Amino acid sequence: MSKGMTLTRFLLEEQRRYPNSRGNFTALFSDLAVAAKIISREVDRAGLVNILGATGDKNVHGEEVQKLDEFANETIIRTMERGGYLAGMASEEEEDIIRIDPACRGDYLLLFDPLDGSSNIDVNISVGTIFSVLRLDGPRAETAPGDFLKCGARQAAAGYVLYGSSTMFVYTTGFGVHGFTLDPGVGEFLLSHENIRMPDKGRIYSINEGNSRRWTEATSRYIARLKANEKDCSARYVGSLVADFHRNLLKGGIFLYPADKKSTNGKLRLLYEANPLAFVAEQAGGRASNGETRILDITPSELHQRTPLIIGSRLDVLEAEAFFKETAGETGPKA
Ligand code: AHM
Ligand code: MG
Repeated sequence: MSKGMTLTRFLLEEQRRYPNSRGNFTALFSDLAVAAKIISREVDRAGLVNILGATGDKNVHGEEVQKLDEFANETIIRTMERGGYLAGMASEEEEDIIRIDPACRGDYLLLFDPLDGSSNIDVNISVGTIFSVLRLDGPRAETAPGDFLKCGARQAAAGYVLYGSSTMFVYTTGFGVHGFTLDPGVGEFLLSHENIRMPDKGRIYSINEGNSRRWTEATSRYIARLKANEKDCSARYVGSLVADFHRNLLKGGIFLYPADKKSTNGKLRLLYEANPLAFVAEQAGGRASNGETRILDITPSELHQRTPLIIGSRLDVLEAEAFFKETAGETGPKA
């Protein structure tokens, strides 16, 4: 399709593939794009209005809630809850699921991390929103937390918004990955990256090296091996998953947030972070794993479940998986 086409037009063209479509999916995405624009505006002027810093509250994970986290969370809920296409929402910032007024009920479930990379908010470094869309299994009057516990392979759509030097909306519905850049002058997301393909191999690795004293033997050996490799790897770590992932999506590379001696399941959340990015990665030809299992094959047991994450270029992730499996045989614990 033609470069510069608006996201809404692109969605309407895609909708034509489904003659019986009632347009709910298109409406859901259009509203999500509106929420993204509102968050983007607030991120852009964060230093000028009283929205930097912490609220003083802790979230469900015991982490400090930033004012922008709260703003992004409320913006998404407010923009989406009355659209008529959702049966429920789950947010990384909320302990319980978000229920929908019966008068506005639809049959999709939205899961999201409203503002990922919160530690970067105050210092003007890229942050992002990550989202995942599931379809309810069948009609029901009430939505329960168990409805959200589906393996990632069953996502109907997923993507992210990157609030970087420009704001980008990147998504997949299982037919490739498409990227749209916000033109602030017209206030629209315009098609800039159609059918993104992730290079099969890259030279970049992204991991928080500050955690190295806690790494398992397998992780330490794997990173040492990358550094010793004559292909001259470069380390790049923003500390905002969306930004680190997006760079590797376009340039190739591998991102790791492994299990370590302190947190045996790593840090990142399966439903709000790993699953949506794994769906995008696979649709672009990449791969995502927890070191033992493909991320999209994990059946979640809890809404806020964490998982080790290895994601990026297909051959790099395959090589890492093989290395971790082989080393686990010698040293014990997983990635
Ligand atoms: P958040 O959802 O609370 O922002 O945490 C997730 C972020 C990711 O964006 C990033 O990859 C990771 O945490 C960075 O963690 P660390 O600072 O431990 O390296
Ligand atoms: Mg996050």
